[in-house]
Amino acid sequence: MTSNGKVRTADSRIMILGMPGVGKSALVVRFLTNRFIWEYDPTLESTYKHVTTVDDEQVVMEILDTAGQEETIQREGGVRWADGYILVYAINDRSSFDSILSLKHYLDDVKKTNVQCVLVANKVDLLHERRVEASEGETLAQDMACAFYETSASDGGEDIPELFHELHREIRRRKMIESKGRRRSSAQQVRNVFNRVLNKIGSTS
Ligand SMILES: Nc1nc2c(ncn2[C@@H]2O[C@H](COP(=O)(O)OP(=O)(O)O)[C@@H](O)[C@H]2O)c(=O)[nH]1
Ligand SMILES: [Mg+2]
Repeated sequence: MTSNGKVRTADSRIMILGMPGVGKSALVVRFLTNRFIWEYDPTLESTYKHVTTVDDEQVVMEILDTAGQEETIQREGGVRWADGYILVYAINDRSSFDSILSLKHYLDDVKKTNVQCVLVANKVDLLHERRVEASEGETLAQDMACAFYETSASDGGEDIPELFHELHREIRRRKMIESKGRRRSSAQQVRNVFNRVLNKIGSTS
């Protein structure tokens, strides 16, 4: 529901992906409630509808918090459903970082485009356990053409709203470009039909 009581369809659909235990649910819960929950059911996969303000505009986001890693049909359905992706690893878990690039390739394959994403290095409060340098995260994000954030869902997470907002902006930008392209191509189709009709009239007269 929005402030005028109408149910709106989502302006952006965001899917959170990453290896089990990296803190996907913790990030989503922090974004939605500004709280940190230490233990969150690791098998729970949920979609949340969230009304928020981005750049003075009221927007509706739908967020799919995934669980599990297998590339199942169900997962593929989620990938198709989403407009943008938050890819999460934990700075104290090297394997979670190593899995990100193949995940991105999988998303590109399913969506048949270079998908929009934000790369998140979570658990920066565990600095003493760091296994992935910030510079490595930055380089990977550059290679994938997405924004990069190091954050901690447990320690305040001040920049967590910003990373969701940034992905929303990117999604909106691409949607605008795509709809302009569609409008242009349908105007072109009308012109083509018109020209064909004119040619026909010309050739029969
Ligand atoms: N220290 C620390 N622990 C975290 C952070 N985020 C999540 N966790 C913990 O990591 C574990 C897995 O978190 P969860 O959100 O369930 O991960 P998910 O499987 O990716 O959804 C839980 O025990 C959380 O309390 C963080 O920023 N810092
Ligand atoms: Mg979870």
